[in-house]
Amino acid sequence: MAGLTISTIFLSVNTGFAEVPEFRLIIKDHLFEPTQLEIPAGEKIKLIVENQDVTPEEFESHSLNREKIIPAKGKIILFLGPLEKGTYPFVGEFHEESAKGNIIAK
Ligand SMILES: [Cu+2]
Repeated sequence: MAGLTISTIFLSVNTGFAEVPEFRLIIKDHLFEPTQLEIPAGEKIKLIVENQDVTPEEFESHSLNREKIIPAKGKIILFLGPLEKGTYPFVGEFHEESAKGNIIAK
């Protein structure tokens, strides 16, 4: 009974996620690529942040209310939005002087 319930939940979660547009940020040499990431306003999106460096990084954005560590050579998935039109700055908190960018919802 418990197994049936769990697989039903996974199924509905997968179906929902499949319709969300995906965007990707790469961290390399303590820089984000791209530094300006445009996404559609008013839509939920999936953001994959991939860290190609050999040191961990923390994706942090006060305006997006997100803070998440990305292991060295690892990646995280964040679901954002729906966002109003605007510019949402983010930084890599462990290398804040170099690792910064904006998500631009338009
Ligand atoms: Cu932090």
